[in-house]
Amino acid sequence: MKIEVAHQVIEQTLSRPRYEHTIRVAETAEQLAERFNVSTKDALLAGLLHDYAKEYPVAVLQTYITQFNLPNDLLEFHHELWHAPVGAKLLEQKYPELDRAVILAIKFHTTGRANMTPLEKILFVADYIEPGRTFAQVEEVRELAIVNIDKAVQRALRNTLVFLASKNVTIYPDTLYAYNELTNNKEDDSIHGNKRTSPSSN
Ligand code: DGI
Ligand code: FE
Ligand code: FE
Repeated sequence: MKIEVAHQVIEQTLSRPRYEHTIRVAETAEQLAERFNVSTKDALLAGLLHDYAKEYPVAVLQTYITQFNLPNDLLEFHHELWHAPVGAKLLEQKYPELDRAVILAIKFHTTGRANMTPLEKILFVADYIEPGRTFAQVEEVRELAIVNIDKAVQRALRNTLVFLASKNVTIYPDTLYAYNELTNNKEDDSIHGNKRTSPSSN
């Protein structure tokens, strides 16, 4: 798909504020793609199209999850998660010429997953750090994204997990798997240290 076509698709599908968010995500994803040697065209397409189904009514998204045979457990988690896999499936059907890599980046842009591809990581981080995001924790992720995309993904995931837990809401397993994979604390004794003094290990 040509960039201009993707542009038209979202201009006709999304509200003005959501359209403007996707433009900012596309531009951020393009910069990250240049930095980390990923196709800038794929990054632009993924950025433009990632929130394609964001404004669908919850009931419609729910119907699509069942109809497309998407994982049923999605329905047990927050409906904010649904627009990503549903959008990916709708785009795949409507525009078969879209690269699989772009579809997968869109599919996992909200939850993340273990073993994310470089394009998936770029879209995940771009959505988190686009210039319109102003919450306090975004700056540290922007700084990490200058040098290390894995560390940027890990910090964004960590922030999201802490945020969700603070609201006492459930966390989708793929988000936990992504966090665990990118969090290397096997060498870190700081949280395991007291095991040595526990009675059971004596
Ligand atoms: O679509 P956007 O608003 O641009 O960004 P997004 O697709 O990342 O938004 C999804 C929201 O869903 C995000 O602010 C946090 C919320 N959420 C609810 N449950 C989960 C979750 N996010 C993750 N990663 N994992 C969850 O289990
Ligand atoms: Fe989204
Ligand atoms: Fe988004």
